[in-house]
Amino acid sequence: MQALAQQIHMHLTTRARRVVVVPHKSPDGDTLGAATAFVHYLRASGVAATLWCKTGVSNALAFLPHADEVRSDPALWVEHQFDTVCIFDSGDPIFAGAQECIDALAAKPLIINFDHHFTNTHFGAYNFLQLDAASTTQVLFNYFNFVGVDIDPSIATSLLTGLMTDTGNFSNPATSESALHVGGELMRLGGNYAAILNYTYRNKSPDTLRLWGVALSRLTIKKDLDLAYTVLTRDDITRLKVADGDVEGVANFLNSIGETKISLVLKETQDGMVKGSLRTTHNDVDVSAIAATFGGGGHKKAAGFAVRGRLVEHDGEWNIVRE
Ligand SMILES: [Mn+2]
Repeated sequence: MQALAQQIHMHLTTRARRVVVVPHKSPDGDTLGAATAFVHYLRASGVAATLWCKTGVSNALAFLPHADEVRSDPALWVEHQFDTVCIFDSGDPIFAGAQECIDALAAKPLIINFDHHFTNTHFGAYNFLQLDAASTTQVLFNYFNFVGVDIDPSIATSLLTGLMTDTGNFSNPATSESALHVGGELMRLGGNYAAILNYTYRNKSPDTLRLWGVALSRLTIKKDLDLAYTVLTRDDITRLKVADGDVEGVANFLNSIGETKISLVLKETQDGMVKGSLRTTHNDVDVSAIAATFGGGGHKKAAGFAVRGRLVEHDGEWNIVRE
């Protein structure tokens, strides 16, 4: 890994001319934490870079250093003709939301891929992957150590954000000994744990909690499937005026049920899909395999899928009606 890290650092600091740093669309704390830390590192190394994301940054993550620099205009790609594309926390460039922009470039760029998803397709010229890492920011922490980068408080806060959000503040099964160790290191280096917790976790609006109330009121236990599930319709989400991202917390919260091993939240999205978020805390369950049967993917303990359709209630049971 050290040799690979040095090759990437060498490329970025000597050969790259026009660099774009890409967190995946609908960015979460991990992908945006990684991307903002990387931009900070590039600047410190004298490398100019554009921070681009297909979709905007949520209020919960606006506190991150460099988050205000995120641009979303696809025309930037044509304008700048990037020769180096750095992608974070994405199994493939389509998930990242960057495939069309890459295809629109006149010359094929060099892609650098930092990730921890075991579904990663190794799509980069350089693939810096650590599948046992709790977060992509933990992968990046190792990268920075390999290339001897000074982790200042700004980078530490970005990296710690990804570690905290991907581990549910060090509570979900991704919380390994090394995740806790790196978390401690990042606090020592100036990572602002309290600010991260306040912005990313203690930030629920009353309407978000009301939405949780709706979700909890529909909680259904399927003993035969060892499953607890609930649904949120488009109507719930628009009536309570919450952002799609605010719904994610429900899946993690449901995961605290002791009676069943698997939790599932089904949600209707704006574009006519039903999105499923699967969670488990049990080692003998692989929810990514369940997600895969619906064309999705993710991790063993947290996975998701999306199918075209809508949610319909019949005799107190909710079903996905495919369209
Ligand atoms: Mn991640």
